[in-house]
Amino acid sequence: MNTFEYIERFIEDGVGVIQLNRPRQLNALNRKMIREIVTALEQFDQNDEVVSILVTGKGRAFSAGADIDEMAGNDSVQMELLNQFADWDRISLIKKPIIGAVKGFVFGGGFELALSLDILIAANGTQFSFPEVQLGVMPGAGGTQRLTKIVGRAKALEWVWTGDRIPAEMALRYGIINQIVSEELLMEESMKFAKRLAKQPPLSLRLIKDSINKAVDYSLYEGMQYERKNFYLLFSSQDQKEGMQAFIEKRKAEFRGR
Ligand code: CO8
Repeated sequence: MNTFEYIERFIEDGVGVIQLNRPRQLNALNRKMIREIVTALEQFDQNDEVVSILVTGKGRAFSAGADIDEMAGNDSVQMELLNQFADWDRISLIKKPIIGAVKGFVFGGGFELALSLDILIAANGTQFSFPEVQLGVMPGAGGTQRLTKIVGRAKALEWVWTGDRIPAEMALRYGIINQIVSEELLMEESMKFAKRLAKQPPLSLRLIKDSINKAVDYSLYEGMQYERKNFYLLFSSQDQKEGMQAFIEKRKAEFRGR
């Protein structure tokens, strides 16, 4: 199943797993690697065997950011013509839940990748940072936008201006991540969570993600109208009939994602 150069992937109990696999460069993200990650996400999104997705990194870091060697010589016209962020933008179109299991360095583009996922579980000792300022640039794959929406303007300015490292405990306190576990248990605990989601009704999961994502951009009124349509939509699913019938018959529901 593995035809990629910079990632590995497999499916286990309804969970599609993507492992960044460039550990000697601390999973520095080159353009091909991002394309592979996005392609694998899209393939899992279309695969009925997969209900939730887990993204993690091999080696001692989730990712130390975009590949500096690859972009160092670029000028802005080359950047415009490459249009590399078109690949990044496709991550937000993935409908299934994506869990990030992160450890070590989650820096720059690696932090931006993590912020594009849905639920983050971090190993003890994980550090998050936007160090781009030290390179004479700034985040470019959504970092200033996504971080600010989570932690507010003051902390985002402080962290992105200084490049200071955010320890996992602080990331948890500010709502950047969901949970901290020991490094030895990172995969086990993250898989446990992903497998738990994989047992939930898939259509509910995707419309919950869709609705909650709208809360970030919509007014409360618009968001409530949007939520309502998704709520109504689920009443056309077999899983809604099965879920409610199972409750009435006092048995466990068998969800099929239809
Ligand atoms: N790019 C390329 N190679 C890298 C990167 C990177 N971002 N990070 C680490 N590496 C390589 C190192 O060069 C080294 O390679 P080699 O062994 O061949 O010398 C190897 O990985 C191991 O790294 P270190 O020896 O430096 O390991 P340390 O434990 O001493 O340090 C650090 C770890 C602190 C993480 C350090 O490697 C570091 O500072 N890395 C750079 C971090 C950084 O600046 N990241 C931001 C990059 S810019 C960015 O992400 C912009 C995003 C914009 C959107 C995306 C567009 C594509």
